[in-house]
Amino acid sequence: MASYDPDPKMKFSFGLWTVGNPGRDPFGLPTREVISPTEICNLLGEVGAWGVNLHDTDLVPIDSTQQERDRIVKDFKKSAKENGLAIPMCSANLFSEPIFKDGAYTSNNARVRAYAVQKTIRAMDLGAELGCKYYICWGGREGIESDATKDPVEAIKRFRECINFICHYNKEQGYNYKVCFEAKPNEPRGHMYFAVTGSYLAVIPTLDFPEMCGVNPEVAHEHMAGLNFVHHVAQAIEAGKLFHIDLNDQEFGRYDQDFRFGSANLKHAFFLVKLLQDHGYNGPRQFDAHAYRQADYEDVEAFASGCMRTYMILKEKVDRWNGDKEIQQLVKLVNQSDPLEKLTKKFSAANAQKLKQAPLDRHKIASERLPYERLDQLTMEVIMGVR
Ligand code: GLT
Ligand code: MN
Ligand code: MN
Repeated sequence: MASYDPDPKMKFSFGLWTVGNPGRDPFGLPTREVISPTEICNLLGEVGAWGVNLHDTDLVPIDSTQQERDRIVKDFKKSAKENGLAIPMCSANLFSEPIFKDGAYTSNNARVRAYAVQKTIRAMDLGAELGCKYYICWGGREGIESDATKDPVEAIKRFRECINFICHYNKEQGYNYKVCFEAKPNEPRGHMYFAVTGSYLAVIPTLDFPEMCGVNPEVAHEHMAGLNFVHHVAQAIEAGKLFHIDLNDQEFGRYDQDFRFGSANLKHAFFLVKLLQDHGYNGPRQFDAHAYRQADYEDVEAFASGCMRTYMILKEKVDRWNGDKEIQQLVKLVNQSDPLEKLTKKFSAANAQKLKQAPLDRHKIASERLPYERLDQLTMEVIMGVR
């Protein structure tokens, strides 16, 4: 029987805001006591996580004095160390404070944009002090309820300007952050800019430092929009831009649920793990999720262990799928090669001429077998644990 204990090589991490989530929702008060960053580190140490992540103000309350800040940072470093936790990722909270009610980098107000950049570079200083290597940009308030309120082209330009500033700062300070953009279609705004991972993949090449920037896709965010998350991640991998990933789960079309990884759509979770494992993804795997509102802290531990355990189990299923003779025969059968491929691999006028003359019988080709029912059933049986 394989061990499903969290493997440090998988770089499983949790944000302070995830296991520390006290169960508040838009309709109800918190159901759990707030716990300190030290207690969170202890909890994560207990369940065997690899890393702990933070927003600036998850750790240092916004109105702290310099002295308080320094003490908090020192204590946090100590707790992380005592629990064997890396601190890989940091971010600035640019969504909770009322000043961000109409956005941060894309706000209509230049003073808000300046404050957002100021808060970001201070968060980068904080993260650098903690040894963070990934800086996440989630534009929680970058969007609109009504397009009467903002010019969407202007919003993109404002966003680019702020990001360029931040990237220059990263370079000038020698922080070496990988800057990762996280898309979301809506919530908390009615409509958010850069709604899907592909939106960021399109904007990155237009930045001053494209090589510094990549994406941090989150399962729930594409699923909220009814999209195939695996395909978005695949596009990021193919572009060399999958720097970081947020794993969780979500029923399609519902509100932002941030469920335990694999708890809602097991088949998609399987193919996501398969994608990450098959393509040698080596960055952190952050579980950006939180426990049900009914959970107490013992159950929050069960939630955190469950996220990692499900990943480890699915990883084993992937090995099983990849090593299954019948499955592999089917994979081979449905992926047909042909010498004709030489013609379409690279364009030349001669190849185009040859292609025009090629005897391609559409009826014959259409009659070739694609036993996808069998392949999918075998896949399901691997996932269901009978194969
Ligand atoms: C917030 C959001 C997440 C982002 C975090 C980083 S904060 O919890 O729902 O998707 O990854 O800012
Ligand atoms: Mn989310
Ligand atoms: Mn996230």
